[in-house]
Amino acid sequence: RLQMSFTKRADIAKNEVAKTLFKIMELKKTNLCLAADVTKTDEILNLAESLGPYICVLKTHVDIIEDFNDDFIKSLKGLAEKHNFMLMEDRKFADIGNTVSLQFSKGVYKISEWTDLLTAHSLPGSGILKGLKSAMSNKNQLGIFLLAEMSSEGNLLSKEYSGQTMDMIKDFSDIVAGIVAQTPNLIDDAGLIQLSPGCRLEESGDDFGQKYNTPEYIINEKGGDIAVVGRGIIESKNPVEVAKTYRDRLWAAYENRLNIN
Ligand code: UP6
Repeated sequence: RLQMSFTKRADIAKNEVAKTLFKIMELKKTNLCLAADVTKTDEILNLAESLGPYICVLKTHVDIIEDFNDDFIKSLKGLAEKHNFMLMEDRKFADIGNTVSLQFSKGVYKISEWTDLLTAHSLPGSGILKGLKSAMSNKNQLGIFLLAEMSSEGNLLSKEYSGQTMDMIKDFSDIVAGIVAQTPNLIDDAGLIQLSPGCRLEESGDDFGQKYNTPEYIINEKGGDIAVVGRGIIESKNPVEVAKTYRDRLWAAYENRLNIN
């Protein structure tokens, strides 16, 4: 996987959304995912409009938005189409299949109706994937990222847990796009995508145990295919310029990875 181009991996991917995502990355030359962790719809839309050209995925936490409404989703979808990026709702589902099927498709957010990509924990067992699959609005149009590892200090996701998460994916290759992870050797199917959060231009952390590594470290040492950047961009003075820097450094690291060995 690590020395294979995203174009080649698009051919191997069994999940349709992963296939498309690989192609978007190669076309736009970006493996940057923006964590749009702001609480007003117009702030998210402004980020989507100004940073859209430099990202492959815009990641949301819809439950932090204070003025959520259906028009917002329509606008966000429009910007995703205009700038050719995908939407990922980072809901990190973690309940039994029946409950997640309801959380995914009902309530205020009706996530199944608009998101391309979704995160979920493997903790409850494979029923969570069955539940999500049963609630999909369009059967082939969902790419789930299972949490195999986390970026935060002291997290309880052991090596054994990560390995068992990889086993769980095997029977769900139609709906699983990849994993959220921090080490390079979990994925053995090059069609799967590794999303790695915890990225800043300088190695650092926050007050709540988040750990940050540089773009180069994320791609070359941790095996991330896509790096997630939130505060490193959105709290900067010039998000557009800073996003370009992340895009350039992450993409250069990917090209460098292809040439190693
Ligand atoms: N995220 C992590 N670590 C994980 C999984 N997910 O940080 O292991 C998510 C957070 C946040 C983003 O929920 O949305 O990635 C990181 O944001 P930051 O760059 O501002 O720390």
